[in-house]
Amino acid sequence: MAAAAATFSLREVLVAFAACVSEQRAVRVDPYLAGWKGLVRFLNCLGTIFSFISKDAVTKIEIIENYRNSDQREKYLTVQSMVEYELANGLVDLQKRSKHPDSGCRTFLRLHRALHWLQMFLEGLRTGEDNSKTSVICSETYNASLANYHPWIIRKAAGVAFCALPTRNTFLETMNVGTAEEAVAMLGEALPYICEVYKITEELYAQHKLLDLT
Ligand code: 1Q0
Repeated sequence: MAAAAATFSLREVLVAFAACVSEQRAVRVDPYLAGWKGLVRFLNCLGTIFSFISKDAVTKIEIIENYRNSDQREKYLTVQSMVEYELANGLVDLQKRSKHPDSGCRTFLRLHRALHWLQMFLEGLRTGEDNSKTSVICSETYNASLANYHPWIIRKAAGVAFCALPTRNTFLETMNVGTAEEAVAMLGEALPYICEVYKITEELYAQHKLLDLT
């Protein structure tokens, strides 16, 4: 694994999520996507067994990036402006997926749900025992969150991939931010930012009854 690439991506993730929330408590889309891109790079370092996961994340990131590169880019500056614009213009399939299968709201919700898993996974890693298994932390947090939205076949494939994860200490060292203790400290620094972004988005989606978009 390329150490420099991993170091870069993990710092980038922390910096990106730290830059997400504006003074008005809006969630900025560009740093949010940059955070996910860093995570995907890290995931790719863990082996090809995870590529079906990273490919789906990349597809979602690109859908939203395309909106950010379109004529309507300003409407997609923050999650708040995206929700307002898409709802006001009937661009969201509220009942079932039909005319707007890849709306920004629907696509962002997939990443938002994954962010919930990430939050729990990183907290599990941070507070876990030295010799605990990353695969166990990963599957427990996945089953408690994202798995609820995935069909059996995806859950099965995810479960198989998780078995390829190294032990907690090796995983922390893979982050290349120094010792395991230093990696834990970095997680402690990153988590409040991720939690804040998650919380604001969750409240916004709940307020507009968008949490069940299919
Ligand atoms: C470290 C191990 C990583 C394990 C990742 C756990 C998540 C498993 C997710 C399985 C997704 C399977 C692919 C397809 C899913 C789609 O069906 C689903 C729904 O979309 P749709 O269009 O069919 O309705 N898509 C999703 O739910 C989006 C899933 C995105 C997952 C992105 C995961 C990126 C992971 C990054 C690595 C994190 C490393 C943590 C350590 C970093 C420390 C700062």
